[in-house]
Amino acid sequence: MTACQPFSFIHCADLHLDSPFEGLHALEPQIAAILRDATFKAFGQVIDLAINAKVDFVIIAGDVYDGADRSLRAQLRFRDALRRAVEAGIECLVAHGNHDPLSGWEAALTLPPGVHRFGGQQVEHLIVKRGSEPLAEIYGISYPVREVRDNLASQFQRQPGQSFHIGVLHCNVGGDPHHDNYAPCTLTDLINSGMDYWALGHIHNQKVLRDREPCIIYPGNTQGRNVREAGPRGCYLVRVDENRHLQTEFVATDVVRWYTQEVNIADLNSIDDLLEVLTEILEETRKAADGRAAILRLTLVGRGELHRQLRHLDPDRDLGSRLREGELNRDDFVWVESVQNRTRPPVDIERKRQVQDFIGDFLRAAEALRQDQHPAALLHKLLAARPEHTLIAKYLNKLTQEDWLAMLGDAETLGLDLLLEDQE
Ligand SMILES: [Mn+2]
Repeated sequence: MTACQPFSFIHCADLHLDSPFEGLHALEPQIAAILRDATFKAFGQVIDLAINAKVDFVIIAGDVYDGADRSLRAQLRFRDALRRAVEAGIECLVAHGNHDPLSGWEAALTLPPGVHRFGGQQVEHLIVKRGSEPLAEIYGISYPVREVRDNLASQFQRQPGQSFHIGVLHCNVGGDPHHDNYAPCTLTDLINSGMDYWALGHIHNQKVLRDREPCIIYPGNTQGRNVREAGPRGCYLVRVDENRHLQTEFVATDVVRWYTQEVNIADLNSIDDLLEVLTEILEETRKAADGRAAILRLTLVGRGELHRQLRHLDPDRDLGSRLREGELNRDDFVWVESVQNRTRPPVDIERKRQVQDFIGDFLRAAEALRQDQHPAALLHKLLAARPEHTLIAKYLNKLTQEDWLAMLGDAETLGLDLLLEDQE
């Protein structure tokens, strides 16, 4: 194998610029504004990294924008960031995905020279050079429309040539059930293409599917957008040496980081104790976020006496507001998104479930629902018979199986609490 020029590049994906950040429970206008800007700032950090690390090119593997009808603001700011890169001599290669297919609305903005956008008809092939020296051969394709059900990976074929070959694709490898099955393909399809590196996009959690020959990476999104996207988010900095060996490094680019934390109340005796523990968690979160802002969801769990006290208050309103005090005055704020209460009364539910009385019947009915093959469908059916159904129907379809089971647990606990109250 002949030696090649060492080079480096950045691989990012799923920028979701101008994402609306759904589901922020206690929305403070100031927090909303910071979040609204976070996807742009995160991409700004990608470009800063590209410039500081003096990389040769930046790959963006789809879902630049959050919606097909991208905002003009998003388009302009994306172009501004790309311009900063090309002015520093860094080429940018962009593929579009299911959130921002080529069919979506777009203003007639001219992209700066040095930015290449892959078309949607066939896999395009181009060579990135340093001066007249070829560094890498890059193959890519964009989604012409939102729902691409074809296996696009199988259309990638290495061209003859000694340099380093990179495939850029927004796709679902191996049918990940948590993401839409667009451009489905298998790991074997990717390996058989003859690429040296696969710059993938679509899966929002960072994932190295294979570390060499070829290296296959989902970098995850550059900024978490909700509590399901907790933890560090960023991009990959890839260095290729003269023997085509590569070194990959994940670099966080998120400006606001999401956290979730469960707090067991079993050993806590008072609201004071609880507040102390929650405050400690808040400070630990601040430390972990390492200077950036954080959004924290706290979930109270476990069985204990404190459950009865918590029933008399609204944990989110009463505890959450206390924890949020003063946070808006600092840059490294930890904003408590919500305090969710999933605590249970200090009784042996399993034992009560065995007793042949009304409470036992109630608990057995709840358990039968839980153990049903399709608990969500069954609960849905029960609710459909209620007059309130017309009001809530549109929300029910958005619930996941976990949401249904959590609600069933809440209902079981509330029912048990009320029944036990009668006994006491
Ligand atoms: Mn995406």
